[in-house]
Amino acid sequence: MKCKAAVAWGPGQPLKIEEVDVQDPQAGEVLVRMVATGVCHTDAFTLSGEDPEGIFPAILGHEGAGVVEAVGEGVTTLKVGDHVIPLYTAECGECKFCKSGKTNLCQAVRETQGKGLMPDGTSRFSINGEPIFHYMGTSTFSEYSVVPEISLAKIHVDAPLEKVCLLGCGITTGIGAVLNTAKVEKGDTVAIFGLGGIGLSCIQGARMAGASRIIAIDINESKFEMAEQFGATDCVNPKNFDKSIQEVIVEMTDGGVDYSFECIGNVQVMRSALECCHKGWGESIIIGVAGAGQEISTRPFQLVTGRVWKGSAFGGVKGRSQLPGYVEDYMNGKIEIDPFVTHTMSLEQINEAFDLMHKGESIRTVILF
Ligand code: NAD
Ligand code: AHE
Ligand code: ZN
Ligand code: ZN
Repeated sequence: MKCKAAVAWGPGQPLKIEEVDVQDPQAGEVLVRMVATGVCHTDAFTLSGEDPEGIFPAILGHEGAGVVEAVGEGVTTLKVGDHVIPLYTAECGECKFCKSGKTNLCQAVRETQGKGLMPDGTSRFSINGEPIFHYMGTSTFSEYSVVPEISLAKIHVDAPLEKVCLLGCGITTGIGAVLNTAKVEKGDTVAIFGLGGIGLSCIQGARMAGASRIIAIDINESKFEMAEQFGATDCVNPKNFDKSIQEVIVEMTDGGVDYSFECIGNVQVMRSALECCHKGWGESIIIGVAGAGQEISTRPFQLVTGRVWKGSAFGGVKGRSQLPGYVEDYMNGKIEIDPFVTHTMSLEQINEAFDLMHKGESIRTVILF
């Protein structure tokens, strides 16, 4: 079949709307009609050329929701008409990672996914016979996408896809990092660096956990109003101080926070986030994605004296078994999504969504197909 998709032809270039050929789903694969997709900073990161796994030409996008249009041979857990969220972290239930009980990082399709290919090593997208690469196993910036069965979460049929698409990455990542990775508890203090879709979701998670102090940090003060709405108790702009932000937070909290979250992808801020944690037990969770060649550093003494550095991917959430519950939590009013959708637009306008993100004017733009 043919459909419209936004194609990334090369690093730093605007996306181009093209008519692409989409091949039928093969064994173990599913054709999804995309209804909506968010635009996450990671899409911009890969488009910038900073992603060591970035590969072009590709169809980006990994925060989508849609409807099953067709299933390939052997697909048993999904049928035509099911509502689904594509997962960039699959859940096969059978690999060493899935069975470990220690991680959500299923590796069943990770290797081919990182090469922009389906598990059989080929692409389902092409233009004039030339292959176009998949992205993160999802390629949601396309009217239709082919996705492995194990990379699709079946969700409640009544969930509004133009909202719950954001559970495909940003909101789940932030809430999950707080509740699953850090395991913040009632009364804990937290600091959240970067108040985009991820950081605001961390704030939401911290409030759900009953954190007593939620310190929100950003250099763009226009983000503070929403941070407070989600439950931030303090908003801090590092530029307003002539000492380091870690010193500021340590002073504010009598020795540092119990947990911090880096939601930017800036390795200097990652250091600040670690060093603002309390001696003896403070834990810092890296969520932000940093470019090729970037490295983190701190004095090892920071770790010797009890601070802990961790990372979190997709909030530690196992997509097939746990994401449907997040969707239901939204439907029951336990998770907020609506305020995150600051803009909606058509696929043709997708480059405007990237511009808004770069200018710091949006939290999430949702593309409606
Ligand atoms: P965003 O662009 O919407 O938000 C980033 C925020 O950081 C902005 O508000 C910006 O003003 C702020 N910021 C930038 N530099 C800063 C600085 N020096 N100090 C303080 N604040 C600063 O991005 P997003 O979509 O929320 O994504 C955030 C990061 O998380 C990105 O790196 C993205 O790639 C990553 N991410 C990781 C995962 C994961 O599973 N680990 C999932 C989603 C996104
Ligand atoms: N490809 C990059 C790393 C990108 C990355 O860290 N991705 C996150 C999700 S970001 C979603 O917005 C992730 O889940 N990583 C785990 C994984 O398996 O990719 C690089 O540096 O090579
Ligand atoms: Zn994302
Ligand atoms: Zn697995």
